Amino acid sequence: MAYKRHIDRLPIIPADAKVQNAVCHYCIVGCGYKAYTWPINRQGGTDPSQNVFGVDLSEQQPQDTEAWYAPSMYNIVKQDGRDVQLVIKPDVNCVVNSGLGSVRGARMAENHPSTVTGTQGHRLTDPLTWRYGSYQQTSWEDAFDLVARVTARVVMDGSEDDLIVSMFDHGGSGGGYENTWGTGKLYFESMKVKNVRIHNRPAYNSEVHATRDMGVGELNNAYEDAELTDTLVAWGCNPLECQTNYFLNHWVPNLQGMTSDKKAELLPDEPQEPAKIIFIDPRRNVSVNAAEQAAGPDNVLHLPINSGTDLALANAIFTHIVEQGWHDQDFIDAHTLREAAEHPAEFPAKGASDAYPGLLTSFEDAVEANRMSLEEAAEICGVPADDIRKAAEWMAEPKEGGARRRMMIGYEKGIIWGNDNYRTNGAIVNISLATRNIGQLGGGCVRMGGHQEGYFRPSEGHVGRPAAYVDQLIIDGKGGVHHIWACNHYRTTLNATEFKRIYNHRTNMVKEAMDSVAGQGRDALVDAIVGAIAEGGLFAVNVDIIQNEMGSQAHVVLPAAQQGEMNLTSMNGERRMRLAEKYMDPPGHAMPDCLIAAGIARHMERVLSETGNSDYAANFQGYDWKNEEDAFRDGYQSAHPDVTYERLRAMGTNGFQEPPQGLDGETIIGTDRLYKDGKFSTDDGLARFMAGPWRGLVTPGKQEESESYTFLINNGRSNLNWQNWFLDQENEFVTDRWPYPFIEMNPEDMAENSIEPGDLVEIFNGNGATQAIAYPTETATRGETFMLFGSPRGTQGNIVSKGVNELVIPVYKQTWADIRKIADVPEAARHISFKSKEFRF
Ligand SMILES: Nc1nc2c(c(=O)[nH]1)N[C@H]1C(S)=C(S)[C@@H](COP(=O)(O)OP(=O)(O)OC[C@H]3O[C@@H](n4cnc5c(=O)[nH]c(N)nc54)[C@H](O)[C@@H]3O)O[C@H]1N2
Ligand SMILES: Nc1nc2c(c(=O)[nH]1)N[C@H]1C(S)=C(S)[C@@H](COP(=O)(O)OP(=O)(O)OC[C@H]3O[C@@H](n4cnc5c(=O)[nH]c(N)nc54)[C@H](O)[C@@H]3O)O[C@H]1N2
Ligand code: SF4
Ligand SMILES: [Mo]
Repeated sequence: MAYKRHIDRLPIIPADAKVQNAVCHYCIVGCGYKAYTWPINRQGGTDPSQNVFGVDLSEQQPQDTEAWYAPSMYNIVKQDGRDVQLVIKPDVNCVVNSGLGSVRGARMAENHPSTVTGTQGHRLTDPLTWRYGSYQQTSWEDAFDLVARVTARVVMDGSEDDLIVSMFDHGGSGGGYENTWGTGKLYFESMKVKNVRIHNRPAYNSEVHATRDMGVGELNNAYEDAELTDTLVAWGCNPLECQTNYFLNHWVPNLQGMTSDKKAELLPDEPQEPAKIIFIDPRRNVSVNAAEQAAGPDNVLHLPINSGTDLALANAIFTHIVEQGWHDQDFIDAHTLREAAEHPAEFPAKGASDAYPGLLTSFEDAVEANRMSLEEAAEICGVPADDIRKAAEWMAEPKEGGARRRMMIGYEKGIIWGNDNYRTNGAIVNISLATRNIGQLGGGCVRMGGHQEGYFRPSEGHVGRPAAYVDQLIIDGKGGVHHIWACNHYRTTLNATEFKRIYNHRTNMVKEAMDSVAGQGRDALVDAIVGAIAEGGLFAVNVDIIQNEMGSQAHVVLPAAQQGEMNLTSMNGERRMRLAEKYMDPPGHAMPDCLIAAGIARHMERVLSETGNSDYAANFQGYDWKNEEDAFRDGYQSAHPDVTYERLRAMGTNGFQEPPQGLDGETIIGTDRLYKDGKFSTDDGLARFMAGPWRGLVTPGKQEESESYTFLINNGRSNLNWQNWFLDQENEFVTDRWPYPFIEMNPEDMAENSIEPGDLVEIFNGNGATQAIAYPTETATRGETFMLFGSPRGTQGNIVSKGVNELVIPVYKQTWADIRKIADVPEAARHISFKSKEFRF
């Protein structure tokens, strides 16, 4: 099926189209786009005066012309209640993407709801409540009233610990400074909710405690550093598919030698060559292939390590670098802690404590504790010692003439959701710190990132460290009310089989109680709900843009607006903050999340006052926001008064890099890189090294699991799919390519199990079962597979064990299971190509 083959022509954007700033809602990269809207009954013409590009469109345009757009970038949407034509196309003047789109971002327009073109018809338009045994539309007032009455009752009868919250903490799709403030103010200021989790992990914690504890914030460089560096390191990440335009617009040009002018200008005294690149990933992901194409295979080193052995590898590289004397002693002396930390008796076997599973200490201490030879690491990691040595050389061996090698490490979910997160993260930062690669041009030791960021909330200090393991609380029958914001644990949490089983049971108890008092009025309804909660039931409120599986178990469903349907600020992976403007109406009665939070707060105040709890009711004041800008002023802007919507709007898709440093006229001055002055984010400004030796697979149960099952079920993302497919599932382009999640398997493993390409297989272990279609992959290591996570038709999380590390970080990537064929290629997958995903050159 060819995508949109019915589209023959699209309207020309007229010269007077309204132009607004847009930022891609999807990944961390935050590519700049422009949104063009104009009335439904008009279009531009070919004459330069008639189109927004100002060019003669009757002539053939050059190959790299900007004067075009793809069908996926077009839609007909509502703006101020009227139908308008909408084009969202990449902005050539945005320094992030320089006009590049991606197979995700370039679908933003068609991924908005349209009653004219029929796209995204599943978007929620009205609040829903469980009524007459099914979901029925209701008013905001009615929905808020029920939420507030039940929540207030449960919290007053028990405590705030009986309210469990799952909420986004990011920017872009779900989140943003406005919305994290709205929800943060509600749960962390008006209340002190501590049984709270984030959308992607079962606790309210950091993904990267270690680097922060060491004084090195995880987004510390600028995208430009990837253009200036000598060596790029992709550690547990797949940048072509997951941080696409960061890779294509900033890494690839350096690999191709196309940034030599910039290097010569900014680093004139150093010999320059095109960058080399190292990938550390158990599988050969397609980024390796893309890098080989750009840099030539000799300049690409892939270390296909055993799953979960990154700590051994990092410690061996660190040891080798120090043994060779390639570290920077002057920098270490001046900018890092010089006295060894006090050693707890049990160190190094344990850490300082569960909250600090590695020791924050001096360079010498770390060298001593982490010492690991290349040969030992080779044995543990399953890669040749010579390749580890080569990696260390590429990372730190001085260049000709003795110039320091500039090296940038980008890491992401391969280590974050991997074995021994804390120590591994610390061990990687050790390498960058020792070689003075933080705060320097061409340096950085950074998260590649997931979503954009947009975190501005009151202190979460009351949550504690380690934070509560919220999924386990729910499974254990704790909590009475669950508020959910932009999450779908049914598709993306760990131990999902068990979680869903218990969640269905507990929420069904409340549904049955509600059904039993139909027609008896609000008081009877609230009493019935509270009665069911007392018996172990759970009352759920789901705030989302669609009716997802969590919503299908909830009792109240509240429709949110997404980016583009509201004004929203967030920052990208180099801390670049922009205002993505509202260019269309949200569907129906949907509202921005921050205003939904405000509505809940206002009704909490009313209900609490009515029930004689005026002291507590007073906590819920200060939510009289009329729009999202009011929430922004109340939150982010109160701390950074220079940062206003007006200034951000004027600064377009380039915005500024956080933190703001003041104003130059109306321009906000930003910060290109952190730690340029060598002052780190610790009380004394000195960075810490991490002493944390290798200690095997530490997550409870994982070692046994690896010994009990045949296949590693490595898992993660594909270029095409965004997250849990919440929009993709209604997008023909995506469902056509991936009607089911794929599982990449070695062809010999497939043959041994009588599995043909495209066959539906079941993947099962003691935690549960899931399914996928088999995708033969020559480069897959025998016994190792890679499954697309988060699909509606096969949740990888079903087979992930409940084991977490000391800081309650899930270990999705380390899963072992058996595989059996269920059925021949399903009809929906019959047309799929199973060619290699690699580009052959
Ligand atoms: N196309 C697309 N892009 C996205 C997203 C998306 O859904 N789709 N989601 C965004 C989000 S929220 C996130 S968090 C990021 C994630 O971005 P990434 O972390 O880059 O993506 P993943 O596919 O989750 O995992 C990356 C790699 O980790 C490897 N890996 C698995 N186990 C190990 C291990 O033990 N050690 C090492 N070194 N590597 C291992 C996997 O083989 C995989 O290639 O992507 C963001 N960008
Ligand atoms: N097995 C396995 N599991 C994983 C991972 C993995 O690598 N492997 N990765 C983890 C990671 S890093 C992530 S980020 C998660 C991703 O998975 P999820 O946490 O499930 O996140 P999303 O897919 O981003 O979307 C969650 C919900 O937000 C809704 N939504 C979108 N925009 C808005 C909005 O503006 N407002 C509101 N209220 N709702 C909105 C969507 O409809 C969707 O239902 O999965 C995690 N789970
Ligand atoms: S790379 Fe990320 S931010 Fe850029 S267009 Fe693609 S999904 Fe959007
Ligand atoms: Mo993520």
